[in-house]
Amino acid sequence: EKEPTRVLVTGAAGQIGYALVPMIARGLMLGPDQAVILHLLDIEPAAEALNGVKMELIDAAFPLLKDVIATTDVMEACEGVDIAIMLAGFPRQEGMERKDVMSKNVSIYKAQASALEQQAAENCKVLVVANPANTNALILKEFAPSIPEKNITCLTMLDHNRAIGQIAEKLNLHASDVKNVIIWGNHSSTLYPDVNHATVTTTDGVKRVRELVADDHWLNKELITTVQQRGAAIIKAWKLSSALSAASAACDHIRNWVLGTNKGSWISMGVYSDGSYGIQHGLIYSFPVTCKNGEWSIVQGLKIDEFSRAKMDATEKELIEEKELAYSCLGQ
Ligand code: NAX
Repeated sequence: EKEPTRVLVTGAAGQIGYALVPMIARGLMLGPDQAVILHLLDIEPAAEALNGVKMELIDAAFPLLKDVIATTDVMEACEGVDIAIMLAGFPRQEGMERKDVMSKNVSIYKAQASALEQQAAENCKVLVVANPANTNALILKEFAPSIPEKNITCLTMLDHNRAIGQIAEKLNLHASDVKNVIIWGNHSSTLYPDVNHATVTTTDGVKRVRELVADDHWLNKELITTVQQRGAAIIKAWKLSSALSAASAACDHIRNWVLGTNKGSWISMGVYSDGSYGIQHGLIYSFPVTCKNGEWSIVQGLKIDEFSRAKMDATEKELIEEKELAYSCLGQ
């Protein structure tokens, strides 16, 4: 029997945590034959709620779940973890400046980076979900220099799935028939959902999305805005921010990373830029990637038109500004 995989979930008493931990315990993240041990971290004010989550996990009697460690001690939480899903963050509250929010998150990610660096298993894979996701991941990377930069990523798979969902709805097809959309850049309202390479499987074979959706206005404007603003639309409708779709996307991200992407298809992941597509080296930027043997690689050689170039540059610019802001918070 395979050794259980230790999966850390920070901010586990929160909304996404509540949706995510049962998915992990049911094998949706690492496969139906991989046992798991959950390490759940939250802060002191949420300790009782965190214990409630642990009680429910016990009550669900999941066959794959071998143990649950629920703690408010970050060092204990990080001990021996193979995978770390970072949901913990400081949300923007009314009246707060961008800089204040950044400063809170920078200090959280600095502390958690050093705990991971000291305690995590070798080759631990990290997924940052908490916003600002790309920049939190960048801070984590800076303060955990012994974790290979290839192992530190952030979530844009929710945006990727949102784009697929919109296209499937538009064409009256199923989401599984749509593939190879791309999310470029920052997980924010500047992200760029690119459909130029996306395809759809129909009864007449594989077609390009651009061929099937003749409505350029929808593709070049409405779809992009809908995906960029979807988080806000969910809050308006559900009164809370997306949780089940975010949890599901986190599972998709890790499953593809660990078990590999399907032949001929890619996913979107916020990863360390090596300068591909002219994106500044060292930013955590969302690219199309394929995964094999537990490693991602950026899909190379895609043709980028002028429209895409401008949008990719705009979201890059925002990430450069966020990076500067984060560094100015560190300097204080
Ligand atoms: P919640 O506020 O429900 O949960 C966050 C949890 O983190 C809370 O239980 C809180 O006590 C805990 N926490 C705060 N500081 C901590 C610390 N230093 N150590 C440990 N735990 C700490 O938020 P939720 O709705 O679950 O969202 C989590 C994060 O995901 C937010 O930052 C949110 O903005 C971000 N999102 C990112 C998405 C993405 O696609 N990248 C989409 C969904 C989501 O909006």
